[in-house]
Amino acid sequence: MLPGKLPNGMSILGDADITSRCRCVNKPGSYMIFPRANRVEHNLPGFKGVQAQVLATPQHGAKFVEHELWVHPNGCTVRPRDEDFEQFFFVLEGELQFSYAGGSLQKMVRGSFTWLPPHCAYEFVNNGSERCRVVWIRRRYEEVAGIAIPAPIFAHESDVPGEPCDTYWEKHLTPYESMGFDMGINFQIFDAGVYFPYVEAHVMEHGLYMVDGCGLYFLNNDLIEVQKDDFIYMAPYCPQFYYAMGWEKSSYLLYKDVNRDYTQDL
Ligand code: UGY
Ligand code: MN
Repeated sequence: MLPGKLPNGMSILGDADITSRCRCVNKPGSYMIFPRANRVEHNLPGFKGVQAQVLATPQHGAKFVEHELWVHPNGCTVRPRDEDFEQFFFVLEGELQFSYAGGSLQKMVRGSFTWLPPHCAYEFVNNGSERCRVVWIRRRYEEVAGIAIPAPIFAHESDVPGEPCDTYWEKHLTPYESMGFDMGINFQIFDAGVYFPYVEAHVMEHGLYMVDGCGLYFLNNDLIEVQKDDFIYMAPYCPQFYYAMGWEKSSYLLYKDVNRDYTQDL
């Protein structure tokens, strides 16, 4: 049975009917491939008309929390949210009216993003007629004496110049050349056929959201096909290598912890 309507009026959403088509892989301590077809939504307190897919959590070792939010038409935060965490939002589709303390109400569209320091209260609403999908990443900010906590950022991915990084293009959506940032967010763009110059292995963990295209990911000696809308969690030290495939550019949004020395848990 292919995705679509069933005779009883119910529907098959993805590749649910033949388990051998399942691409979800969970290797705790190493990596998880979390395709869209396998994700489950639930509701969170503090929102109305918003569903959440939980992507990365401390439940499998992550030191950050990442969600995909589905903000339905008229969906919103029920009141300004003031949290202990630094936060990053990136719009995948649809539109959102977003405001934060010290900033005016602004429209976010596909590719818009915002980074907020801890305790920068914010609220949003979807005034459009289509669902808005948003990647939402939070972590506890690690303050360092003498280094100022950065001010909020509100911009569009296309405002940020891409820098060549070995074989591909990298945009730093958080300018983590500045030591004030411990949340590195890269937007990485690959021409079809491009691949990394070496297998990376590093202490930084990753939350990777495939924004466009497809490729092969080498993760801890496994070679796995990945495509638009897949999420990948990579644990510290997981060997990683990407081959961009297909006919078009591929791109992904990548979280990494940066600029701190891992002494916080000693
Ligand atoms: O910056 C990075 O760690 C990046 N090159 N890793 C990755 O894309 N898997
Ligand atoms: Mn990496």
